[in-house]
Amino acid sequence: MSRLIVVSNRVAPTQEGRPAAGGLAIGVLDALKETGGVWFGWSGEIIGESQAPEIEKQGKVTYATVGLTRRDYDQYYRGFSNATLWPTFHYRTDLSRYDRQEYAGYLRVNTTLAKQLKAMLEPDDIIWVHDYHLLPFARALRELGVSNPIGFFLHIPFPVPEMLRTVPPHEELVKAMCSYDVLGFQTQADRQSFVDYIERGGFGTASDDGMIHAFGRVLKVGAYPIGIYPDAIASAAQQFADRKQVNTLRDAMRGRKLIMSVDRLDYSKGLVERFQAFERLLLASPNWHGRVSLVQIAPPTRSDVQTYQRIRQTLEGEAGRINGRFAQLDWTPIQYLNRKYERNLLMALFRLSQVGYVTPLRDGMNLVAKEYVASQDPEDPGVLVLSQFAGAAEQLPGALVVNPFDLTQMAEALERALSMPLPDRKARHADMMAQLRSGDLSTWRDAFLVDLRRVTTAASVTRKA
Ligand code: ADQ
Repeated sequence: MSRLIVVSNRVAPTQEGRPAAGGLAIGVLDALKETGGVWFGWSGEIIGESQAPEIEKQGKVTYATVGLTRRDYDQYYRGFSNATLWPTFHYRTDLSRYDRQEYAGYLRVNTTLAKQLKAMLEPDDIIWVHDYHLLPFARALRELGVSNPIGFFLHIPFPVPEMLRTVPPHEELVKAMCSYDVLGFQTQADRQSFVDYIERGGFGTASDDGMIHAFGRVLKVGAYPIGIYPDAIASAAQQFADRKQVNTLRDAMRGRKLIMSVDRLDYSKGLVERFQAFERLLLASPNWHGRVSLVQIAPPTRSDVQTYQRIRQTLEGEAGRINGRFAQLDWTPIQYLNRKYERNLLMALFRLSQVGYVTPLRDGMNLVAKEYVASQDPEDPGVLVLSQFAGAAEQLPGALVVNPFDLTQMAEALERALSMPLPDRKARHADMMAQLRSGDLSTWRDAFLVDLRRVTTAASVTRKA
């Protein structure tokens, strides 16, 4: 079987050959180990001037990482990727800015990375590129004469055409995306937004077999919802149930219900609205005073992007205000923790809680929602309150699905979740576990790679014909 080359903005740091965390890292690493291959991307380091990739071999997997110069980092990563594409693709045009030089830097870094990767490629390799930092990566490779099959998976939402058009070089970006052979999105809705952009703009047509003919190319465009390994998570949650931190929280919660939220600190995750809806619950139902706490774990990310500094300040203000308003000597309504926790420990905390409160304003998928469900005790499961704007809502109908812009509806859902009878909780949990098992992480990866390998087969058939 041909070698797999994975390209992502960050190469997951490894500890003795095991990825530190996250769905992408686990899913991709399994595939790399099977076929052998290369994982190529940014090392996370800022360096003085461009250097050749650093190579580290672990068994069949080669990690090839490069540093970015300060200018590359500012323009490609902090600028166009995270101050233009990320906000717009999450429907926050109010937070998005466009700077021509940053865009030029974004294209330049894509080209530099493509050149560095090209030197490592073999003729039979198949290439799988990840996420919004690398939309034009295939075009850069094609310009260098690379004709291997190249697939792309977008982890974040793909916006509707009107929204996308607010990014000035939208047409160039979509055209560049058509240099891939397979384009993967998280949901059918995201896939449809891409098709709509192509068709309504008169750039091409979609056919019933999932192919798109556009800009003189034919490519497969599909929805491949990313999953987790639910049974592995269930047993991790169980095994970690006796850890010190879990016992501390269990003791602190005695006689109280626990609502758990875990996110990266990001404005797309709807944390302000979440705090305010919890406040509404406390206002509407004084019987919950002293009897329920919200634990929000949110480690800061991208703290050198200004919008992230602002959301952090707003949240600290909101948590303080709500606690000041309702707290009692022996009860803090919101425990707001700005730090990372070990993954398995988080799963045990999920298992301890009665409600998983996952309400992003937009999210490609949201793995926390899936992890929350998988962590539960099937005999006494907690209830998931989930935003309709998370990709995961397409697959978790057993959740209480809410509109995160409707604070009253969210407060009502919390009330309902906190009071839900056991048979209803069990039925919803069993239903969602079945969904998680049938669409797990290997389903996601294999479905994408089958389509990408089909391109190889089709190409070789064409060559022979
Ligand atoms: P993210 O925006 O990072 O991912 P998410 O899918 O929720 O969002 O993944 C976060 C991961 O980090 C989860 O596995 C979670 O357990 C872990 N995590 C979160 N907070 C943590 C903490 N405090 N300590 C330790 N671990 C923590 C992007 C997209 C998503 C998409 C994923 C995967 O934005 O929509 O689901 O990629 O495709």
